[in-house]
Amino acid sequence: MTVMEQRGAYRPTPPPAWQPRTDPAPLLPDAEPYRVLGTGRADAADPELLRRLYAELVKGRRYNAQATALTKQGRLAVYPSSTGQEACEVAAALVLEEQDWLFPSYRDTLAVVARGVDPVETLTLLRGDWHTGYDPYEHRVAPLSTPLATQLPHAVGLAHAARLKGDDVVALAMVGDGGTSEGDFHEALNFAAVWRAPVVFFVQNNGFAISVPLAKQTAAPSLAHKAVGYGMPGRLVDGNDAAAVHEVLADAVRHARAGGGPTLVEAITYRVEAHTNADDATRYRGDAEVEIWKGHDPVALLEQELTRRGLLDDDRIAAVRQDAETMAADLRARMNQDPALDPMDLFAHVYAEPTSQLLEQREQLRAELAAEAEDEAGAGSGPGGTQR
Ligand SMILES: Cc1ncc(C[n+]2csc(CCOP(=O)(O)OP(=O)(O)O)c2C)c(N)n1
Repeated sequence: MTVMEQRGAYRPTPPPAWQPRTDPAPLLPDAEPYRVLGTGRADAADPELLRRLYAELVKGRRYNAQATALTKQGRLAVYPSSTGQEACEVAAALVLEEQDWLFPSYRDTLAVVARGVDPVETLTLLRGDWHTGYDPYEHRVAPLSTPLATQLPHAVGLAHAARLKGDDVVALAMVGDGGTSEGDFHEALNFAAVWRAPVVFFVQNNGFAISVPLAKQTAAPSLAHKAVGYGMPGRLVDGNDAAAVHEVLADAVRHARAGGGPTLVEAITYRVEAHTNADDATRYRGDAEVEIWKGHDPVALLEQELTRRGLLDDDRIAAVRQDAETMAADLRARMNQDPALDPMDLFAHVYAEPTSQLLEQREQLRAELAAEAEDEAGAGSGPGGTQR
């Protein structure tokens, strides 16, 4: 039989009608970001929660201003401000239970502080001092992650392990719009969905990855749509509406805790300041755009709502602002003290068992420090001492 004859004889059985494994429709984000403030939903929002959110937003904004000032005074090496994004920061911290874990990026200092970490310890890394500066286990807050998206697989691993052990733990992992282009983002979401890990992926889409606008970052309809490809729900929320962000994240946390698996939440927000104090944002965006976003300010939006409902008056606003000033004064005073640092600490806690390279480098530094100390002792012993 020739090849052609063989082919002619081949009669494949028709495949069964194809069915998607998961119905994609319920996973799709809404067309519009979810909003509460300024809509009919606002009346149903819990007054105590709104007041708490407001106090934290005001404190957060003051913290950003103070930390930025500290960079100008040489007390802080770098500060990525989250001014304009305070609603996302604060809501992310407030939706978690004590036993849950927060996995922040470098921009998420406000979330870390709102979770209860000491404001000065939160800045240790950005000051260029010790490793993380706080004990991650004390408040269940992972280190502020500078390598983009690496915190996401960590969050999935922790959440999955907790579930295997039967612990009631949800991990909330924060990432920027730029971070969603990283391989770690893909790997984390894929594993989380396959394992139904109790994780909430929280993307703050603040418009830019340093100078790269979202349009050059992705061609997806929205970042929330990416969820569908992994088989998890995607939610879109107005990131400057603290009540809406809190509600959407709280839903996602509840869903994860109940065994429903991960959710991807995209908050539409805006980075009002430059990427960090080392960046000049005027090189890639215009003032007009910034002004439009300042008109949709998270603090003002919540203040308007609280005032409308009679939940806020001038005395209360003054008290909240005074608390924020007290926090800033304490931060200033403590950041102006020179910490006593031991350079040898650089090598501590890198690995449980230090590698041979690390041991070698440690000895090299020890020898350099000893030589320097000897030099200084010599210089201080009057004429004949080493001149430095
Ligand atoms: C793996 C990795 N690649 C590159 C960088 C350099 N980098 C630091 S911040 C940044 C932009 C991140 O933008 P986005 O994820 O949108 O977060 P945002 O800074 O806006 O909060 C880049 C590329 C990095 N830190 N880590």
